[in-house]
Amino acid sequence: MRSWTSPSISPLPASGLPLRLHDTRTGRIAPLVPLTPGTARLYVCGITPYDATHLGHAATYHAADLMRRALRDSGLEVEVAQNITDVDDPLLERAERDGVDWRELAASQVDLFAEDMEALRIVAPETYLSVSEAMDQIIDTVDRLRERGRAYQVETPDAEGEDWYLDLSVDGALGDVSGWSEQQMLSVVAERGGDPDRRGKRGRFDPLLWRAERAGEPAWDAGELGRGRPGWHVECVCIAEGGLGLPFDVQAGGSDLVFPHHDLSAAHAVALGRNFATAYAHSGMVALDGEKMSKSLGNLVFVHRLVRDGVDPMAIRLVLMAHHYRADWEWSEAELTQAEARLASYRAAAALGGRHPDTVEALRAALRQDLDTPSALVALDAWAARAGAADPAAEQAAGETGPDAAEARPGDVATACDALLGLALTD
Ligand code: 5CA
Ligand code: ZN
Repeated sequence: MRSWTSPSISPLPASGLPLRLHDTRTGRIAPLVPLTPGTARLYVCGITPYDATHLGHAATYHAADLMRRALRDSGLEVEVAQNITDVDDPLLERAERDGVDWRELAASQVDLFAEDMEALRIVAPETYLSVSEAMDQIIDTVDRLRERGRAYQVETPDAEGEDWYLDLSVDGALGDVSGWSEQQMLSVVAERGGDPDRRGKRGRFDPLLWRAERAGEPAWDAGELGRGRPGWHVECVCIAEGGLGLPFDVQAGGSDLVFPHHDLSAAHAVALGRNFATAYAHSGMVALDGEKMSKSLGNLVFVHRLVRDGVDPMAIRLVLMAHHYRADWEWSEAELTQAEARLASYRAAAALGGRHPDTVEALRAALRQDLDTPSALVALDAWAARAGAADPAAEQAAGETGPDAAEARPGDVATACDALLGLALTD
């Protein structure tokens, strides 16, 4: 899939200091040491394109973007792979409800998502594939699981063929990421795409690998598997394997993906004889009116509507940054107003020259400590307040250099904001 146009990133020489990142699996913050020296590989779970980018999506992709920027500042090359879940029950149901072709619905939402990502200055992934684009590889992955004796069929009265499931009992690999009890798993699995009570399954959490063709649903020929379409988790295993290779460094997404999606993606990889991600990074849930913002509830604030109504996308970024990426929080107009005031003060400070090496170091230190953007904003607020009072000593300390070359302007705060935080303060 054509992704979107990445923003240019201001040239900021790397600090070379490692990113310390929270890993859901271990529950600890630890320095990220890539499996391949010099290159960090990150998989970001992408959208299910049936309702354009809401603030929850924006928060999650913003967090992944900060991760990329922090890894770059630690001196690493960064490779990102991201999927698009364009073949899935909720999308097909929405297309049916609205009387549109599922492909058209997906394409229109993927386009809107791209516009929103561009507006928010999120760097585009190197690999960006939808399920329908990756179908051959997905079929191959499910087939490998079948050949390895990890897949079994379940009788399917409403289809000619049978559905295929992954037998989790063979490798005993459930719960490696979440560490949850069976009770916790059971409390959410059904609302997150699972079917614990389906008759004929060997284990309640065994995930659907391949769904036999049903009347009116899209289907693909898949040899021994029969005509049908894939289950959810296998797409991310397959697109990660093709785009990054297994194992890779970090899988990222919202905390609603910890279980079952990330637990089960990892279990698929184990069933393939491979390891999956080394660490797992999860962003908190954004709420509106006391409930998680979600397409199924419909309590959404869309990025494109805010932008259409004249909100500066950089103010949206500042609202996101005001919250630590792992925290759950609630969207409010008041925070947006505060972010707009912040943006104006930062821009005014940048226009005055804005060199201040200590602030740049504070930004870096905050970012590499588990992407601590609230602390970064404290440093920027102090900088902006001082800049208003003019601080010739800081300008002096930053050294006299040529006017244009960003690299020759050590301590330039606008350059650092752009490179580290994706925050454009100057034109
Ligand atoms: N296609 C799958 C992942 S493979 C999916 O979860 N799609 S999604 O469109 O539902 O969500 C896209 C991303 O946004 C996921 O990482 C999800 O965890 C995150 N997300 C969804 N809702 C919220 C929310 N309210 N707050 C924060 N992140 C959210
Ligand atoms: Zn995923």
